[in-house]
Amino acid sequence: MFPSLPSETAIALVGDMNTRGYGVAENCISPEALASLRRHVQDSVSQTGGEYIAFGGPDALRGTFLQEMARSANFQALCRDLYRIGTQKSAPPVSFYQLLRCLAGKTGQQNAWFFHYDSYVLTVLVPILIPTEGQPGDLILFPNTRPIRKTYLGNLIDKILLDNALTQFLLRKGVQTGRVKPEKIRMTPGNVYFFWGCRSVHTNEPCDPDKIRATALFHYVDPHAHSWLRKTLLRLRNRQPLMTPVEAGIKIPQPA
Ligand SMILES: O=C(O)CCC(=O)C(=O)O
Ligand SMILES: [Fe+2]
Repeated sequence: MFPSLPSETAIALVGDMNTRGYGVAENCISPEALASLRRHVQDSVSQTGGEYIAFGGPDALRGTFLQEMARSANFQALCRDLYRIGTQKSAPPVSFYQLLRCLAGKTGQQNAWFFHYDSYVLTVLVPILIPTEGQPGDLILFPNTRPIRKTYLGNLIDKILLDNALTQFLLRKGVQTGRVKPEKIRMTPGNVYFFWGCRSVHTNEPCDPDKIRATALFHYVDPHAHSWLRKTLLRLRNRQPLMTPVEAGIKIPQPA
C-alpha cells in the first residue's frame, strides 16, 4: 500500500520542506496503483469529452487507490510525523481533504496559473499522469512565504492581497518572463511531494490541451477549522442562519 518510512526520512523531508520548499519521497506508489488510477483518469476524461474534471471529498474517490492510501497506517503516520516535526505540535485527529485533478482540453488550460495558499498546513501531491511531451504542467512554488497565520482574519487578509487580478497578473508575468524565480517542480509519477501548502504561494502551469495531467492531493490539518469568523462568513455566503438553534441556546420542542 504505502511503505513504512523510517523516522530519519520524515526529519529529512521536513528539512527539505523548510529550506528548498518541498520534500520528495521516491518510489512510494507502485506501478500497479498508478496503472489503475490512470485508467480511472482516462475513463473520466473521455466521459467529459476530453475536458477538465476534478473529484473532491471521500465519496468521489471511493474504491480507488487514493481512498486506500488515505486509510493506510503508514501514510497517516508519516503525515502526522511531518506535521509534528514541522510545527512542534501534535496533529489533531483529523482526516485528509482529498482531491483528484485531471487537466485536459481547453478547460484544463484554464485550471492553471491560479496562485494560492492552501487552507491546510501540509499538502501532499501525488502525480499520476504527467505529459512527457509538450508542456508538462510543472508545479510552481514560492516556498514558505508566510508563517501559519494565528487567526483566520490574518489568513483572509493574505488571501485578499493574493487573490486579485493585479497580483495574479504580476506573479504570472514575473514567472513567465523569468523576473521572479520560484521553484519549478517537474514531478515524476511514483514519487510523492510534500510542502507547507498554507505557507507557500503555489500554482500549476497548464499542459497541452490534447494531453492529460492528473494529480492527487491530500490536504492535512486546517488551522482555522473552528474559527468563528470563518464559519460566519461561510454561512453568509451560503445564506444560512448565523447560528444554529443549538448555538443560540434555543430548545426546539420535540413533537409529543
Ligand atoms: O495540481 C497541482 O499541481 C496543484 C494543485 C493545488 O495546488 C491544489 O489543488 O491545491
Ligand atoms: Fe494548492
